Amino acid sequence: MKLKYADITPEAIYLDRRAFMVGAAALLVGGARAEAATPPEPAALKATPNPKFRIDDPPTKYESATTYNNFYEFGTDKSDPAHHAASLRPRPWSVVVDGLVAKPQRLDIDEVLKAAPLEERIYGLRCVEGWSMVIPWIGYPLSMLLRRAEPTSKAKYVEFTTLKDPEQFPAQKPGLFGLGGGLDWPYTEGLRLDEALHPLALLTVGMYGKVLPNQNGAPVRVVIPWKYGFKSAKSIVRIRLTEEQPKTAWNKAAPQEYGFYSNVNPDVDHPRWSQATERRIGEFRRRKTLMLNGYADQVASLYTGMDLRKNY
Ligand SMILES: Nc1nc2c(c(=O)[nH]1)N[C@H]1C(S)=C(S)[C@@H](COP(=O)(O)O)O[C@H]1N2
Ligand SMILES: [Mo]
Repeated sequence: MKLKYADITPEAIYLDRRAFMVGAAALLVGGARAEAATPPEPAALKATPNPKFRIDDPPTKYESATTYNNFYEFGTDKSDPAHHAASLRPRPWSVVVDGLVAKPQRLDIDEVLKAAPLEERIYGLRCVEGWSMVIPWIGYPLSMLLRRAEPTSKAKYVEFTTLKDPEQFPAQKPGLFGLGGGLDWPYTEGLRLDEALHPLALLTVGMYGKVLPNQNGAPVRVVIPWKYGFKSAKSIVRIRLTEEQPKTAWNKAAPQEYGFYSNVNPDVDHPRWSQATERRIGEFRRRKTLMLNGYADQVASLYTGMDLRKNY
């Protein structure tokens, strides 16, 4: 049985009670280990605020942004990533940029950090589940890294792959199917190349003036602020340029629910719930969701002539 996104309710878990019990036991073991090795407070990371990319709403509390997470490699509960993140080792780490490029790269994480000047950008992140946060991210345009590899004229898409290592990600352990929401590992995501080259697409290495906490996708992730949160893949080890549209983890798990584009769109409902409103973490009221999460002026032209109902 495949569990689907936002099906991860107590009812759904009871349906798969066996997987749940095995998984809970494993996570308890993992949790004990995690407590024994609480990760150090992330180190400070300097970045220049970029006033061109910020929203004026107050940032979500750091404590909420680091304890209410989606990172299914650690389990499907919002609190699982913070509880189990100590098992992820963000160093040493390297990122491969390959596929349809003239100059394939294998960059140590320190080279990734130094590849372009670090900026702070305050972005809204809208989860497909109907909540959102406002986060001061640190990074630089993804285009800077992609251009270093020199995509060839055949490259049309970009695929992101998260680390696969069951020793570091407890929900990837074989036999614990269901614990990771029924996703196939490694988690993959993708963008069209023009989306990936858009100045808003951020290669992200920090937040709130610090290095990325493990539960937020250390040591390097992307943040694509006009798309639902699941497009913003965490803990990336490979960025591959392709001619064909890459397969993505959520699209494989539930294709009729999670398309390739996944642009924030209050007018296109998820098959099982409305996308018209959202709740900011830390607030009680629901806000109206903005087209393309408020970035329509900047990115709507990427979708000229496309039917956004078909290309959900
Ligand atoms: N590898 C990986 N990346 C992931 C996810 C995941 O489960 N695995 N969850 C996604 C979802 S659904 C969201 S909403 C955001 C959450 O990012 P945050 O925890 O830093 O707020 O990460 C995205 N990136
Ligand atoms: Mo999400």
